[in-house]
Amino acid sequence: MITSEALAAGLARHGVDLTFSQCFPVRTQHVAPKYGIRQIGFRTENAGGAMADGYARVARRIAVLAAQSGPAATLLVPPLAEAFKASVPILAIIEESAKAEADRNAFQEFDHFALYASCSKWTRRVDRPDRLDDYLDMAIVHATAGRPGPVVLILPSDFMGEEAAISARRTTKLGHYPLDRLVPTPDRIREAAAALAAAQRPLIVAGGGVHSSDAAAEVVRLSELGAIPVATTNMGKGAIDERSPLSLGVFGNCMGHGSSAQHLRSFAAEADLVLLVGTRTNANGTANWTLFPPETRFIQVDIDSCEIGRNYEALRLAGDAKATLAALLATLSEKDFPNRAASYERVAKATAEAREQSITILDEIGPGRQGAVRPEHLMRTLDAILRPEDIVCADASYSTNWVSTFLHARMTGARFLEPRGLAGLGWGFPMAMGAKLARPSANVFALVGDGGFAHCWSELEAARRLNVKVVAIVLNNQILGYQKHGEEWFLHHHSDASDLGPVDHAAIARACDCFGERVSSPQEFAPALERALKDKRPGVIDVMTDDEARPPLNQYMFRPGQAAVGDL
Ligand SMILES: Cc1ncc(C[n+]2csc(CCOP(=O)(O)OP(=O)(O)O)c2C)c(N)n1
Ligand SMILES: [Mg+2]
Repeated sequence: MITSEALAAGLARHGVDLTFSQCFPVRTQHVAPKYGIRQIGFRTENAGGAMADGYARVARRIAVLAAQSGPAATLLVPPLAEAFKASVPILAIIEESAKAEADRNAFQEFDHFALYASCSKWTRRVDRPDRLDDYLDMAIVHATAGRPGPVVLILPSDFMGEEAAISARRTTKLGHYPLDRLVPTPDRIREAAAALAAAQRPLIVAGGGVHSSDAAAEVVRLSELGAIPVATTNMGKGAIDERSPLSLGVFGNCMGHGSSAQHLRSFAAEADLVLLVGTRTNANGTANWTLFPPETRFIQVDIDSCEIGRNYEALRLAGDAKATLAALLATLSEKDFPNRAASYERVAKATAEAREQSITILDEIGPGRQGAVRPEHLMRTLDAILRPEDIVCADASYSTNWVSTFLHARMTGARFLEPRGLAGLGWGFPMAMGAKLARPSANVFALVGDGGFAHCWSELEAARRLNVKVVAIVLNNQILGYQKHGEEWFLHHHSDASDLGPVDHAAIARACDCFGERVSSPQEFAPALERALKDKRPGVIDVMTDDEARPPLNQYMFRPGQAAVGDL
C-alpha cells in the first residue's frame, strides 16, 4: 500500500468520514470512498475552511481540510486563524511539491511553515513512510488535546507515492474532542465549592468552551442547584435554555436598547463572585472589560491554564469544563446554598421583566415597511419556527449581533455559530454547510449581510451539487452596515466603499439551481421562509432591509465622541 492510501486508512481509523477538499491529496481522494470517506468539494479554500470549522464545532470531531501547496495553501490562513482563536480542531493537509525538488523554486513551492506560524498549533512535514501513522496521530492529538485548535501536516507529492509501512501498533480512535477530560486537584475543587456556597450574589458566565466540552448540562445543574443566574458570551450562547428563569441571555458587546440583557447588567455589576467557564474574557464577552467592578472575585475554569487570570485574577480551576463542573457538583448540595429560594425569586422576577421590556421595544420598532424590512422582525419570525435542535450560523458584522440578541436557545446545549475568533466576513454560509453535514436532522440557517455573503456566494453551487440543504437569509441593506454606521457615529463621515450596488441574491441562487426569493415587505418573509424550508434544495431569501437598522450594540448607547474609534 502506498502512503496516499495509508493516509485514507489512518483517517478512517480515527472515525473521519468526510474531508473538505478540492481533489487533494490527489491519490488519497481517489481511494477515500473505499474507506467510507466522502469528499466535500468546496469552490474556494477559504470557504472550505469555514465549512470544516462549522463541522468541527457541531460534531465535536476533528475536521479534515486539504489543499494544494502555494496559492491554495495560502487561502487556508483565514479559516485556520479563526479556528486558532476560536479553539476549533482542524487537521489541514497540504500536498506540496516533491521533496526531491525542495528549495529549487519548484512550481508553487512556498514556505508553508512560515505561512502557518501564526495560525497553527503544530505544523510538521512528513517524509518517512514508516512514520506516517505516528505523525497522523500526533497531529490529531495536538488538535484535540488541551485547548483545541488547527494543526497542519505537509506531505510532499513524491512521498505520497512511496510504499508505506502501516503501523500495527496504532489502533486508537482520536478524532473527537475533548480528548482528555482533565480535572483540578480536589483541594482546589473544595476551595471553589466553598467560595460558591458562601457567595451572596454569584454569577456564572458560560463561554464557547462550554460547548467544546459538552458541559452545558453541568452548567445548568450548577445554576439550578444554587439558583445562580447564567449569562453567556456570544460563543457560549445556548449553554442554557434562554427561556429559563435563570438565563440572563448574552452579555457583552450587545446589551443596548432593545436587548433584554440591557436590564440585567446589574447581575454582573453586583455579583460578588463570578464563575467564568470556558471564556477568553475577550473584549466582546466583557463589554470591553467594563462589566465587572474591580472588587469582583472570580473563579475561572479553563482547559488552557494560561487563559486563567488573563484579565481577572481568579481562583484557578485548570481542567475540562464538564469534568470540573461535575467535580464541583459532587461536592455541593442544595443545602449549601442558604439563600437559594430568595435568589431564585429575585433572578426569575428580573429576567421575566427584562424579557417583557425587550418585547415592548421590539413592538415599538415594528416590522418595517416596503423596501425597508426591520431585521428585528426577521429575527422574531425565525425565532418562532426554530426547533430546539436547529442551528443558526451568523456571519460577522451585524448578523452576529441580531442572532445573539434576538434569537433564543430552546434547549440546554442549543447551537448558534458565530465566527467570533476573528470575526471575519464571509463565514456564515459555509459554516452553515459544515454544521448541516455534522447534524443532518437539523434545519440549518445562515444569517448573512450582503457584504459578507459576497465573500462566499460561490458555495451555493457546492451546496446544491453536494445536496447540503441550508437556508441563507441575506440582510440586503445595500451597505457595509457596521462599517458605515460606525464611521458615521464616531467620525460623522463615511467613505464611498461602504455603499454597495444593487445585487439580486435570489437570482444568484436560482442561477445555481437553488431556491431563491426576494422579500421586499415584512409580510412576505414568513411565507418565503416556509417555502424555502419545504424546497429540497438549498435556498436564499434576499430581504431588502432597512439601512438605518442597527442592533443594540453598546457603542450606540454612548453619545458619538464618547466611545473610542478603536471600538469599531
Ligand atoms: C474579512 C473581513 N473584512 C472586513 C471586515 C470589516 N467589517 C466588519 S463589518 C463590515 C461590514 C459588513 O457589511 P455586511 O456584510 O453587508 O453586513 P451589515 O453590517 O450591512 O449587516 C466590515 C467591512 C471584517 N470583519 N472581515
Ligand atoms: Mg450590508
